[in-house]
This record gives sequence, C-alpha cells and structure tokens, in this order.
Amino acid sequence: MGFKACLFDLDGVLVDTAKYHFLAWKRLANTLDFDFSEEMNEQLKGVSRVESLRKILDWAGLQIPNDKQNELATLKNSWYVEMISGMSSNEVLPGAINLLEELRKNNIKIGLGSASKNAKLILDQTGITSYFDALVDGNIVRNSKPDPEVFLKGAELLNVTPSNCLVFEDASAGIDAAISAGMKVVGIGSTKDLGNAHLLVQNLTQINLNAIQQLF
Ligand code: B16
Ligand code: MG
Repeated sequence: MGFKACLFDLDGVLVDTAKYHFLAWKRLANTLDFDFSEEMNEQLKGVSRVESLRKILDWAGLQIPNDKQNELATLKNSWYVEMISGMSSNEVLPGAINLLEELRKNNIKIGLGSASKNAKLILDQTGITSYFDALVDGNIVRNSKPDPEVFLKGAELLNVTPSNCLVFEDASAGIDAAISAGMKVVGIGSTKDLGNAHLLVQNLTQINLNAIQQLF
C-alpha cells in the first residue's frame, strides 16, 4: 500500500519548453498582425496545441475556418520542432535527474503525463527517455487536462492504483486533473495558480523521496 509511482508533466516540470512555444506562437501571431505577449504565453501552459491556437485567435479577434486553423497549427509546430530539435541534456531543469535517479533506485515507477505531441522528441533530445516506464502524451489522450485521462492512463500503464500515484505539475489545469484522478500532486512554481496542490515547491531541487512519502 501507499506510494508506488510518480507521473511527471513535461513542460515546466522537467524541461522549460515554454520559451520555444513562446517564440513559435509569437512568430505565427506576427504573420497575423497580432502581437503575442509573454503574459498570454503563460496562459497556454498545459493547454493543447489546437486549444492554444483558438485562444490566440480569440485574443486577436480573428475568425478563421477550421482547415486554415490546422494549417496555422502545423506551421507553428514546424518552427517549434526546429527549435526543440536543438535541445540537449543541459536543458533538463535543476533537480530532475537527482529525483529520477532516487525514484529508480527505490523501485518507484515513473511515468510521463504531458499534453505535448512532441514529448518523445524532447525526452530523447534531453537524454531522459530511459527513466520512464510509461509515456502518456498528446498523441494518446483524447481529453485535455483538467480531464484526468492523461494521469489515469499513466497509472493504468504502470499497473498502479491512482491513489498510490504522485503527480508533478506546473499548470493549474494539470493539478486539477491529478486531483480528479484521485492522486496526490506537487505543484511546481509560484503559489498564485497552484493553490490546490498538496505541496508546493519552486523546483525539483526542493523535493526528495522522504518528503514525498510524508504525503501518503
Ligand atoms: P505540442 P505539458 C504542454 O506541455 C505545454 O505546456 C503547452 O504549452 C503546449 O501547448 C502543449 O504541451 C502541447 O504541445 O504543441 O508540442 O503538442 O506541460 O503538458 O508537458
Ligand atoms: Mg506543464
């Protein structure tokens, strides 16, 4: 009984890909004569690609048919993929490797629960794929966070009961998803939007197995 598995969100928890999403969305917005800000980018954390585009078009007051929307999302993704293809192990966020190592040494299962369809490329580029026993990403799930599907699927693939899982998340929708899944959740980042988490830390250097076990 008790703690058996960890499920990690990717962007904002293990790597900082938000800066690449920002550059690619800004470039796309500029082609539409719209200026995309860092504040807007913050609101796209954990939100899927299509939903992100819809929000941007909304902010810009633009109505664009669905087939053209797909074209725009594909164009943004091509710029984004170009940037993340240059990522390396230096871009793994502080504390991540130590924690993954500690979990593995203690036979805790490790899964990924990300909205990104590019998750596998990012894990491969940064050299951390082999830590994971299961990968659940935007190619597998139908319902975006705050729906619990991404984490429930992770628990299922790891063969662990949801109540024995701990999620690491930087987005409020992801924290709500973890809670709906019946899991414990550690929020990563500022206290502002993450108040529902069972524990809040600034980054993964501030957490270890001992602190995790006290949540169960
Ligand atoms: P892609 P996460 C999310 O990653 C990002 O936070 C979000 O900004 C992005 O729109 C989403 O992935 C989809 O990414 O365009 O690569 O499919 O935080 O869920 O790991
Ligand atoms: Mg995230």
